[in-house]
Amino acid sequence: MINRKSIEAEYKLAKDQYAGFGVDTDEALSRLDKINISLHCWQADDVGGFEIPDAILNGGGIQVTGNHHGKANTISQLRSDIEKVMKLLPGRQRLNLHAIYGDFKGDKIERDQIEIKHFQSWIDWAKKLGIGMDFNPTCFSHPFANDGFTLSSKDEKIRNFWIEHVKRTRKIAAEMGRQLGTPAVNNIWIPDGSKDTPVDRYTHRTLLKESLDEIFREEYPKKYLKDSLESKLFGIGSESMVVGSHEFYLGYAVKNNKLICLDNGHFHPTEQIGDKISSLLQFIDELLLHISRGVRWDSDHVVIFNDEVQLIAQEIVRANALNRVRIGLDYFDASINRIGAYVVGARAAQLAFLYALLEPIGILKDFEENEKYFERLAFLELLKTMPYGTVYNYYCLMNNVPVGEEYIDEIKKYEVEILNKRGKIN
Ligand code: RNT
Ligand code: ZN
Repeated sequence: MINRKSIEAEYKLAKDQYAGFGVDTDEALSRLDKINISLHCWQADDVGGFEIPDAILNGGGIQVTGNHHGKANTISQLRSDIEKVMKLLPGRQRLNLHAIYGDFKGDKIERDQIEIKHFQSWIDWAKKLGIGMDFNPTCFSHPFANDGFTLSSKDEKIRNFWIEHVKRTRKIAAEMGRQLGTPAVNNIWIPDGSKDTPVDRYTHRTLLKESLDEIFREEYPKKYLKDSLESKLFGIGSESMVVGSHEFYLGYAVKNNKLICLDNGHFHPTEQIGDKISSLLQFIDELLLHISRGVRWDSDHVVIFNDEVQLIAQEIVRANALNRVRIGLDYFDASINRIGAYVVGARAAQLAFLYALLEPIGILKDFEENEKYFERLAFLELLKTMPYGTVYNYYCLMNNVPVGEEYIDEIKKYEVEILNKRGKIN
C-alpha cells in the first residue's frame, strides 16, 4: 500500500541520493512536466470511430483483439473516458484524433467531404480542457481501402478520393492548431502494400510520391500545422511489401522538410528505433513518436517500461532534443479495461522519460570520452536501482493525481460506475 504521508520524506532521500551524482530531481521533474503526451483516441473504442454507418476496422493491416466490456460507443463516452485518463495522469497531455472520430451528428459524411465543422466540438472540448490536439487522416476501414492500396492505388478514382481526404485533414488540423494556439501534427499513415511478392513496387512508390506532392501543394503556417509521415515494415495482408517504407518516407521527409513518425512496432523486431533518433535529427527538424509495444509483430500491445522505450527516451534526452520530438502513443488492446490500458501506457512512457532525465549525463559522457568503459557500464547498471519510482510518486502527489497503485482502484471504480453500464460491445 502506498503511504501518501511518507512520499515527501522518501522524495527528500531520493533527491539527496541523486544529488550525489550531480542530478537535480526538481529540475528533472520540471522538464518532465513540459512533456505533453498525445493520447490516441483510438484505444477507447478499438479504432471504431463515429462514422455513419460504423467503420469496421479492416483494409488497414491492423487488428484489434479482445472483447472487454465498456468500449466507448459515442463521442460523449469517449470524451468522458479521455477526461478520466487525464485525471489519472500527472502533467498535461494532448488529444490525438483520427478523422473517423468526427462529430457527424448522424449524417453520412464521406471522407472526401469532411470539414472543420465536423471537428469543431472536439476543438471546443480541447479548449475547455486547455489541451492541444493532433490529427490523422483515416485511410483504412473503408471500401476504397479494401484492395490494399489508397494513395498509391493504380486506380485514379481511388487515389483522388484519398488525396482529397488527406488534403482536408491538413486543413482541419491547421485550424485545430490555430484555434488551440499550439501546432497540430497531422500524421499520415496508409496501409498500402501487398500480401504476396509484387513485381512492380516502383510504380506504387511513384504514385505515392505524386499523391503526397499533390497533398502538400497547399502550404500552412508551421505554427498551426506540422505534417508527419509514418512508415511500416509490414502489416496483416501487406506482409511482402509496404509502399510507405522507412526509406521511402525518410527520403521524402528529408527532401520536403516533413516530420518522420517513428512507431516502434513498425520495424524488425530486433531493430531499436532509439538508435535511429540521433541519425534522423541530423537531417530532419522534428520527429513524432508513436510509442507502442510489438509482441512478435506490430501487435500494438500496451506500452510498458521496457528497454526499448527507455532507449528511445534516453536517446532524446541525451541528444538534448526534447523540443524536437513530439510524443504520442499508439496501441489498442480490447482485452483489458481500456482506461487502464491508457494509464499504464502513458505512465510507462512518462517514467521512461523521467528515468532518462535523471541520468547523470555529465558523468557518463566523461567516462566515455576517457574510454572508461567499465565505469560507464557499471554506472548504467547502478542507475537501475536508483529511486526513480519515488521521484515519479512525488510528481503524482504534487499533481494531485493517484500515486502508485491508487490509480487501479480509481479505474475499478470507473468500471463499476460507468463502463459496466454501457451495455454489450457491438
Ligand atoms: C498502423 C499505424 C497507425 C495506426 C493509427 C490508428 O500500423 O501504427 O499509426 O495505428 O493510425
Ligand atoms: Zn502508429
